Amino acid sequence: MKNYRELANCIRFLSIDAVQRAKSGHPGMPMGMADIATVLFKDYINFNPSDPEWSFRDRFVLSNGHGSMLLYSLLYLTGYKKMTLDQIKNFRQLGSITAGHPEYEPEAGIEITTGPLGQGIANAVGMALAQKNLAAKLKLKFCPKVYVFCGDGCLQEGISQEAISLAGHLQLDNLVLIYDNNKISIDGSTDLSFSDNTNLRFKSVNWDVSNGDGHDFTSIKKNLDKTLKSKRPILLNFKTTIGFGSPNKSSKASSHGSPLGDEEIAKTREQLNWYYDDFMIPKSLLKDWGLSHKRCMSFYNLSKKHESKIKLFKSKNDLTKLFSKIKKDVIKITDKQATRKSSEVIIDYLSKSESIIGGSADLTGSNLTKGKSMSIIDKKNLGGQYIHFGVREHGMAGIMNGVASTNFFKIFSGTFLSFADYMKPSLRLAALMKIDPILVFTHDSIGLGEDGPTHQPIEQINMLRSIPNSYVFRPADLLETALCWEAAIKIKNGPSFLCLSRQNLPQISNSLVKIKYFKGAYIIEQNSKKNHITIIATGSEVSLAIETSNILLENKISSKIISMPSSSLFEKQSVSFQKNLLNSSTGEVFVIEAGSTMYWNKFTNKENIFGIDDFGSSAPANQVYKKFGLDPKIISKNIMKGMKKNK
Ligand SMILES: Cc1ncc(C[n+]2csc(CCOP(=O)(O)OP(=O)(O)O)c2C)c(N)n1
Ligand SMILES: [Mg+2]
Repeated sequence: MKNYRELANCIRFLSIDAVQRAKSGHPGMPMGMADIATVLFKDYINFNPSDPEWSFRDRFVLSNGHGSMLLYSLLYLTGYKKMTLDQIKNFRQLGSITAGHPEYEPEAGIEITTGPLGQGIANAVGMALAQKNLAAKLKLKFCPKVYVFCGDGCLQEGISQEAISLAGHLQLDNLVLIYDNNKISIDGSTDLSFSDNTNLRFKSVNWDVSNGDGHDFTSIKKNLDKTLKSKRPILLNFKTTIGFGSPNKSSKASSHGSPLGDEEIAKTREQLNWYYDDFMIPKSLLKDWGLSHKRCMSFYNLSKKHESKIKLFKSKNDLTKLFSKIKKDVIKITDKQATRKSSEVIIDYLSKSESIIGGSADLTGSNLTKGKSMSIIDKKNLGGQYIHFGVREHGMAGIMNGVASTNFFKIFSGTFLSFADYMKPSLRLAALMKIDPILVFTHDSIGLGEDGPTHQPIEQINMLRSIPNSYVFRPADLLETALCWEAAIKIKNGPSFLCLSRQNLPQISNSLVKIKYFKGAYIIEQNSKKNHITIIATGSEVSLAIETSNILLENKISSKIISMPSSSLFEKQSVSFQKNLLNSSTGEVFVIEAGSTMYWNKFTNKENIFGIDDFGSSAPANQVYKKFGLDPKIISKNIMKGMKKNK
């Protein structure tokens, strides 16, 4: 047996020392998982620190992200250039890449942002799926693996069930979940709240399961060997000791989330025979760690030859090139159409490119997310293009983040806008990581009608708008939908949310076909050069705003109507552009959007906003619109009343 324990102690003491120096952090998990991590990196995982973003690397995901020092120690020891000893010493400090929880930085070996428990498991399912999909599309004879560490907390989170259930269904045999079964979480023993039979749980969703002792190197190796032959996703359930090596804090929640303290650290050094200074790794051990990737080099060199295939695949399937034809074609369609249907028209064009993957959480026929030529991804066809995610919205969003993190494909999904709430934690992480999934959210307002207030989104659009670094779209018709899709496809640095109507809408934006730069908002109609007022509207309310303006004109009030299919893009324009677009002779700005009003307060006074700050109603759509005063007659009356008052 190699000197695994000594190598593992390097991880333990770097973690202990960094947490102590930062005066905060989680030493218990790295101490407990160091032995398994050592064997995994010494003997199994395929990686190359001098080419961290090599497409065919195995990926390592630390779903229990609070144990971030385990990852940083591994990356430093194995020789990732960006992960220096100074970074380790600056753990949790401003400007370091060694944040409290791992933050996506593939160049440094940090494959994904984790910390919100459970997410990493879903991300890993997405990565494993993306690797399988790519391998099939490039007709490769090999497929990289994804190794995930998770703790009790990750398995208690609901998202883990959604993700493992789909992974089992798809039989992703390149996915290895390594469970830190230490029976401790923050409140104490997991007996307080957790009596699952975890093995049975995984078996019931078609996983292989194997048990081991996380501190016995023979057992660790035996288990990791099984991952090489497994024909399904596999759970390695390792009994471990949190805070391993600490005489007074091991097996206790007290080692979870605070520094061990000088006295206990001294005792731990003694117990583990570690007589080196803080942050000091003996040369021989550092050298040993630094050679770990050598065993991967023949596979690296072999697989590297296929890297050009990815480049070729991407350029052959460039989605952005499709839009000039799309725009020319769709301008000819003049019939009324729901924007979800318009989106389907665009998806049909896009799906001819193999570099887009889509899906829906069991609402394919409602979201209209499946392009005609898309083949279904299942265990016999992992190279397909369309994923039936099942009713698993949160899992879907987490899985999409995993796919998007690989940069192999553009991924989009579908569900109802009201269920965006089910996905919020993953949407936030996509924005934080600046990765680019596209979320199609149909049934975007009370306009969905009879399904009633449970399904009628009110505050969701503004919830999405409030996520920093994300892009919200709400087009008014087919051409705007094409422009929004085009923008979403081009965006590489954040998630895009396409909010689309269930109900039919007229085609009103014909003039847009010639525009070169889509700035998120534009004048869709104006009665005269000198307009008295400006009306901003989005999506289904743009045609309502036009009807309103016609009534106002009969009453000698001329207006300029701004369609704002993307408030996010509009807000990125210069202040002068924004001001010019919105100005009017009276300076009055009105807004119509069938959703909560809070976002619009920055554009105008509360009484000038026609929206909904209450839950909707179950009734035919036109009646619900009337009930909330979203009717051209009512709005025009209110505008005129307000203007008189302000005179
Ligand atoms: C979604 C979410 N909820 C709560 C937390 C706070 N939290 C961090 S670690 C932890 C306990 C996790 O226990 P376990 O996974 O067993 O970790 P261990 O103590 O064994 O390292 C909790 C509740 C979190 N990070 N994410
Ligand atoms: Mg635990």
